[in-house]
Amino acid sequence: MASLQEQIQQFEQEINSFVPANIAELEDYRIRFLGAKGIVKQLFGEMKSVPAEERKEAGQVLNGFKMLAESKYESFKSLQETTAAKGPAIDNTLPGTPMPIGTRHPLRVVENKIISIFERIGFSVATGPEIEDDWHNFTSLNMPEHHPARDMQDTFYVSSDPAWVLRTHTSSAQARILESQPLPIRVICPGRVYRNETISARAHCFFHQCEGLYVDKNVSFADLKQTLYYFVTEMFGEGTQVRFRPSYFPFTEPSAEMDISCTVCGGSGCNLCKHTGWVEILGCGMVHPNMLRNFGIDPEVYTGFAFGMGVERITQVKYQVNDLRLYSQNDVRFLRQFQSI
Ligand code: 2NM
Repeated sequence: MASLQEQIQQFEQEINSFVPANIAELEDYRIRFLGAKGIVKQLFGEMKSVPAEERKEAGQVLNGFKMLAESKYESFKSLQETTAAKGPAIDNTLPGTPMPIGTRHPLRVVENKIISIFERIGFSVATGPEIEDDWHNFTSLNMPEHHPARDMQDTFYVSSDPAWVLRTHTSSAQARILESQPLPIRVICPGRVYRNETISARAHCFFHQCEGLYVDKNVSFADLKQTLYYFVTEMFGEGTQVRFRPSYFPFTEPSAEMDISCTVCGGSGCNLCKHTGWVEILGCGMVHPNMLRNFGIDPEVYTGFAFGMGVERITQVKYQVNDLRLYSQNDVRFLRQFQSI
């Protein structure tokens, strides 16, 4: 029979390489080594036959063996307990839960398109504050106090002091460009504007504009027409027709409104064009000499054109959105119909 030492050595090897595949194997291990009739007990029983002079050393070796057998068991037992507390193991091969991807807001899709079209022909993009002072929103734009044009827009005042308003158009941002940038200036200003209107399918108390401004020597009405014609072709497609009708805006003279041939019926008559074959999409004109003078620009030397369009209007014409309220209700059934990121 193998000596106590030899037996211990063999069992130590077995314990060192032991890795249970499951709880049952760990329990088998416990019974085999640490049970009431297990190996540890059995070896302690064999101590009787060890010669008295070797017994002390053999006892120390045997105690070491017992600790090894126990610590192996404890470490796997606690591993099993923490794993059980965490719940079932994660199966990394299962497909993940799909995350719905958002869509761009239609107004942003159209605003981005407007910007990229004008950037291609040398316009830069600028923004300004939504809370404005009277000078930038009205007076500098050839709308002095008591000017009737101020009544055209129902202005929101931010306090009892009428000097501060929510901007009624993004021209206020262009006023800031005119007072801070050297000529020539060629800029578009997209952004949100506010007017005190009762909310309906056709009106809202806030909406979005993109206004353009070009001031240089020798800028003509022909330049204005060709620029806007280019815009229409890029936005609504080759073959879209344009026409200009005389109009009035305080900051331009002469002023015009531009119509395009109906994108829905092509001219034969439908709801969008109210059976006229034409839809109005923007206002424009040559910058008023008074306005240039307000910014220290000599109208005998410099001329300019300007235009302003409603982003909601362009979106309505392009995508047949028939109710302005849809843009701010955030109904995903509406929003999902537009371009994803
Ligand atoms: C419009 C119509 C006509 C306009 C004027 C200016 C500027 F820069 F001169 F102040 N910006 N936009 C303008 C001109 C806007 O919107 C219907």
